Amino acid sequence: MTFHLKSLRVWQKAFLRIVILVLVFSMGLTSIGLCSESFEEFIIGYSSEDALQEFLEENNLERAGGVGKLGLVYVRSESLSAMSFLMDSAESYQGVLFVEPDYQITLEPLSNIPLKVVGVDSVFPDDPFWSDDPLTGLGQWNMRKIGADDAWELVASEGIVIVSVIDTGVFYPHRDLSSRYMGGGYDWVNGDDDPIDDNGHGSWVAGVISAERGNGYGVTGISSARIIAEKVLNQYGQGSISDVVSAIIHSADLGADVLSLSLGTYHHSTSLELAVNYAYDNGCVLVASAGNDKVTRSRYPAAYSNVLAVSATFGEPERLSWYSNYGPWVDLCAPGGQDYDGNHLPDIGEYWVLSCSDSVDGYMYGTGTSASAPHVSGVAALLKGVNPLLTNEGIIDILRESAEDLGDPGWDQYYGDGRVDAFDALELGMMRSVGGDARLIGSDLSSRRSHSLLLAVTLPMLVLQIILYFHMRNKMRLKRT
Ligand SMILES: [Ca+2]
Ligand SMILES: [Ca+2]
Ligand SMILES: [Ca+2]
Ligand SMILES: [Ca+2]
Repeated sequence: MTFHLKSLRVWQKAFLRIVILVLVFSMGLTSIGLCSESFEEFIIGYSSEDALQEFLEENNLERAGGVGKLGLVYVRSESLSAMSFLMDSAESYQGVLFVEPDYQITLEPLSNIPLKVVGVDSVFPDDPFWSDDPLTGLGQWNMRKIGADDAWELVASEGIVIVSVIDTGVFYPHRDLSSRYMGGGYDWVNGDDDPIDDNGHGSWVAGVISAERGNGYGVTGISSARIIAEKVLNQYGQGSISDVVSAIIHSADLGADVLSLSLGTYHHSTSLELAVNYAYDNGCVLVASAGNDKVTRSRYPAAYSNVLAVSATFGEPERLSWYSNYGPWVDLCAPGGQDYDGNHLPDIGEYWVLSCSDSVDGYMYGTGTSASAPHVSGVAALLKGVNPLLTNEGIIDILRESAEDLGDPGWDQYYGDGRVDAFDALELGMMRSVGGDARLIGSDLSSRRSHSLLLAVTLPMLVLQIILYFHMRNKMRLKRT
């Protein structure tokens, strides 16, 4: 609280100087009647190069890229082509499997407010915005909510984990991101190898996952993961399915452990699903936002079975954010925040997510499922860092099992299996790292530390399990006194 009072005057002065941008990306739900619509860009799935070539020539389609190993080619039509005509035409070619429009894909919009760092404090974890911030006073409530600080106490060291942020790029000179960033990503929008962020959204997502912790500056992210940036959305937050497909394949081939996608479309795309399945089969954990339109309609890639779909929560008691999509396809939820009075400005007591933006010392408040997805990505990265032997399947199991159940008991369409919980996930991940299994039983839901552990273990591992168990209990007891 002292930080808040101290910094308020500085902030007020700064406030006058800072231009406040309220970027509300309006995102209409476009109608789908695809067979009657005309497009210029398509994705074609094929099994025979000869048949494909013949089909392209017959229909005056020009190659504009593709992913050979998935049998996908991106094409442009010289004029608007009717979808129904091309689909009918494809049926007469045996080696042409499908034709689909290269739909637009967009980021999940967020209302955002830029903020410059206004002071340095030195409380754990030594990032000034951890406990407080000039506008809402809540600091990084989202990190505290998922038990990130408790989780870090369990982590002696993290192995190298790579998270691919598939978004508007990452502003890698940022003071809280530069030490986390690694090259290798690509700018699919401009066709070069410099995926720097010119929107802010991707940097904000990256900050939630792994902004530098304990550097006495700005915010902290959940993990220490290395970030690669795949820029698929332009400065307005728009991109195409084909670029997202390319980015997913590229990330998987680079060996990324986690792919974080705060973007989506309501159009199903066979190509996008093929790409997602390829990455999953190559060991990636894929996480995507559920979308911000308060609808139950499936949003992709979140709704594909190999992608974790994440809805958004806020507040005390914790509940679904008003904008969050939900439905039978939701897997987990995580903090996304809420603008109580709907004025698109962070006010005292409102739950906004503060993270990095696209200048060296810039920060940004936002709310949306764009925030909730990277919370899950960050915890997945933390798990992988602590136990590098975990498979993507193992990580997903742990995230689901350790999630804090909200709403109706068990899985429900608003919260999925529950809100991701960094501490419980890590505890479970460490148990599994010594070869056993553990079930968490909430004996008193109001206190996360009152979990009792029921160990189901093989006999030779029992001693190790017990040592680890008491070690953790003692750590927690010390912390609470
Ligand atoms: Ca920091
Ligand atoms: Ca899914
Ligand atoms: Ca407000
Ligand atoms: Ca529930």
